[in-house]
Amino acid sequence: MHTLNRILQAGKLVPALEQALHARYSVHRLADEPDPAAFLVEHGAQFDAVVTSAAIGLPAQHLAALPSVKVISSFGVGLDKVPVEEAKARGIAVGYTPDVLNDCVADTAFALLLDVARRTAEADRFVRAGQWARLGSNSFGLGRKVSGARMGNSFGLGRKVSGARMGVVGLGRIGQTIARRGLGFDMEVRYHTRRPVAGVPWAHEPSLTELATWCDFLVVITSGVPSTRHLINEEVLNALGPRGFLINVARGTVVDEAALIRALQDGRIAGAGLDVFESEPQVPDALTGMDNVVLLPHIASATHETRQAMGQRVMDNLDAFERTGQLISAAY
Ligand code: NAP
Ligand code: 8YV
Repeated sequence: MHTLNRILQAGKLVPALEQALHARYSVHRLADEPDPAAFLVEHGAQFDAVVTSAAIGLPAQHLAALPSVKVISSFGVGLDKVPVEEAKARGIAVGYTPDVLNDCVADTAFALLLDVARRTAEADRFVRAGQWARLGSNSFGLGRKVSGARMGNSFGLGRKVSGARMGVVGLGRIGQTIARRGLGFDMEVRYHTRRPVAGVPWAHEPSLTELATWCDFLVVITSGVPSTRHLINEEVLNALGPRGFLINVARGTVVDEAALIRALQDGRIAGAGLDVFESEPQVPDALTGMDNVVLLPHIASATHETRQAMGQRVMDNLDAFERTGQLISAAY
């Protein structure tokens, strides 16, 4: 038995999880403290567990001020803000919530892909602005279009998704779920990872640049670790080319955002669908001003069902740790 007497809640959590946590444990919200670092210096020793999220994480210096912590339970699969190595060195268990969000993140990748290719958000803005009505009855909304550019008030054409080529960068739990979605759209799918994945039906492409050259849609879903920083750089974007679209549901750090903006401005790629950004929640004005870009506020896992399942896994990880000393989903 590893009884958890006092839990530190690192920041704001989804209400259902916060309720369940407070109903079951004695919890202190660090975010209520005017000076969290000073609070931890004085009171850090009383906590034996931390609950956080992929978005909030836990600064390594906060963990250093928590000498009695035995377990960290994080809401989310990304561990880029959680000090896993420091925890490991101290024998602290780290729980997270993989798998339960695969479907929703993959669905969001496809929502972005379909939206940027078929221009649905852009078309919605067109209708709301009254531009369709102003076209008159003779136009039937058909575009006087040249390669995607809007002419006059007509809306124009998008790009066909079914049967297109999709390159998936990162073929882990979510990447494989995205690749399977491609089958439903009769897409040809290839992927890039550092090591080929055994037992999957998709071709491994050892060169990311080659994959970008080959595909119509490059979907990024690697982890946001230091080795993936700016993996999608100028060279990869140039390889993707003026008919290629970039989709990023991984982390903002994986894409060189300045290079992406330049490529979009120069028409060196066709468009982008982005759920994550380098300095989120700040999104560069250069992106918000572009019609061939779809922007989401990091909502890939944000459905009632998935957030409920993620919250449940946070609780189940704590429960399993108390009963057995093991986690259901351990980060190392
Ligand atoms: P996972 O199962 O650990 O898969 C990670 C994949 O990334 C693996 O295939 C890995 O393959 C690949 N990878 C790592 N470093 C690479 C590199 N340098 N070059 C190429 N590929 C590399 O993780 P997951 O559960 O699928 O989640 C992936 C990430 O998605 C999370 O870490 C998180 O950051 C992000 N995510 C975002 C949202 C959102 O709301 N937008 C939601 C959930 C997750 P190799 O190691 O063989 O290279
Ligand atoms: C999180 C995510 O839900 O799991 C991840 O890595 O990015 C999202 O699913 C979000 O960051 C809230 O913590």
